[in-house]
Amino acid sequence: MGEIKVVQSDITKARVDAIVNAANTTLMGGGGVDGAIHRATGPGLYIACRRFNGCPTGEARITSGFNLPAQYIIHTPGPIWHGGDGVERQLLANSYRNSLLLAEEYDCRTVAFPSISTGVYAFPLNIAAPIALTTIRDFLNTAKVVREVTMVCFDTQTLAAYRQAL
Ligand code: AR6
Repeated sequence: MGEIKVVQSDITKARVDAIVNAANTTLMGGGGVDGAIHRATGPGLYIACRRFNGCPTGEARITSGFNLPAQYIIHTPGPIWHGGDGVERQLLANSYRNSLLLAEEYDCRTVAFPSISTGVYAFPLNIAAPIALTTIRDFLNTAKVVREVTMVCFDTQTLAAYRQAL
């Protein structure tokens, strides 16, 4: 069945098989958690990401974890919030599902996510948290390899939103 955990921490420190990066469609780094992950790995990650030539919103790509405790880094550009009248919700669910599909393909038992799109991309936390947790739960119900998914919340407000949604 699998387990979902919600913790407050820094995802670059997570001891899991794969961490997920809330990237942008260039996959060439940025601010927020993306910047933190690129700073923690050094230039090897930038070089590895270059070969993808970007990634569409809601899709995912995988690299090595370099010197991080995680074996892999899964990169997914979440949607930018434009008011919620478009496909933002669907694209956010796609980011979680496609990241988990890659984790499964690469034999990852444990996966850690940041709160995708709720920083720079301005997706409202109270809408994003239930989408994230429902998508993860649905995936765990049929997953063969992935057993434990941790939502790594950076700040207390994010932690509170995911705890409530759980
Ligand atoms: N560990 C876990 N979560 C973190 C960390 C960390 N070390 N650092 C920040 N967060 P954001 P987005 C949280 O803005 O909204 C980048 O420039 C942060 O507090 O990182 O998907 C990319 O290149 C927030 O709760 O991602 C894109 O251009 C959450 O991670 C753009 O930002 C997501 O915030 C993507 O925006």
